[in-house]
Amino acid sequence: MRKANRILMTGAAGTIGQMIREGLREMGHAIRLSDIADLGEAQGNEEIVTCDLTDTDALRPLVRDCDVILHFGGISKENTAELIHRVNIDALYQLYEAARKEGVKRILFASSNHTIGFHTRETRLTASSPIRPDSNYGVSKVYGEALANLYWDKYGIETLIVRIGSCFPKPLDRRMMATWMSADDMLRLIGCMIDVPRLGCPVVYGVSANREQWWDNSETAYLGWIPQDSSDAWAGIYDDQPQDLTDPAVKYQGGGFAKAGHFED
Ligand code: NAI
Ligand code: 15L
Repeated sequence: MRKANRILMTGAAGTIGQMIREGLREMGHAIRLSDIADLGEAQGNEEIVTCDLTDTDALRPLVRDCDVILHFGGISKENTAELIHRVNIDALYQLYEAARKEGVKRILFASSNHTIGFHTRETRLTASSPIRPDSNYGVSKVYGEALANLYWDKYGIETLIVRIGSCFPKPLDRRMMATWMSADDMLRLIGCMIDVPRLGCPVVYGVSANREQWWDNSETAYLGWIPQDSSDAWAGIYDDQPQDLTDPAVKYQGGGFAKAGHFED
């Protein structure tokens, strides 16, 4: 593995941050972990920086001396447009500005399947398929993807845009049998993102090698990422959940996010 001088992981106290923290430490890079929430004690090669991403003045010091950012911090579910815009749009812009000014070279942007959540489950998508966001949250991730492209084209900052499916210790419902991504597959993807000589600004769907697949990653084969895990380990456990195709939560890839009035009604 190529040696990154220092990796910053935002959102380190969240679900994904907690799942990959140990594995990241074992990769041997210097790691700066950051969140607004408590991260406990630093261990081994870790350093901890408590930071609110909406505090613009704190962002340059946060990213300073890092050559890679794994950006997992922010609002991870549907919420009011006001909150989503403040954290996932305004603060994201300021984070990219801080990265540009401090010379950060590579960013992993934790995008989401909710950028394409209004495609039906029968539709097979590639990185080039049209966006169809299913929520305020999904729209904020579309903004993030566009911003990443701008900073690549204009400033040469490379971003791996990962449209994560469902990254949890295990699938939590029948839909997640298709969308689930393991922590180890996420760590392998991070390894590929650090190692690949020329990253650019590709979109990859963050999903394990599940039996049911909606997303085709052939456009990003050059990353060398081959998911090893599968939701098959839990085969059958959700077979009794109803599959009513008139229910938007079943019909669309975004599941419950695609229901009318999901948050603000
Ligand atoms: P999470 O909600 O568990 O973690 C997000 C973290 O961001 C939290 O620890 C929270 O304290 C932190 N955060 C929120 N606002 C902040 C602020 N103003 N300043 C600093 N930190 C702040 O989310 P999770 O599941 O770990 O997801 C991580 C990222 O991946 C998110 O951007 C999410 O949108 C994205 N994602 C996650 C998926 C999943 O299945 N877990 C699926 C698709 C995308
Ligand atoms: C996401 O984008 C969310 O962050 C996560 O909590 C799950 O809801 C996931 O998508 C999903 O679609 O399962």
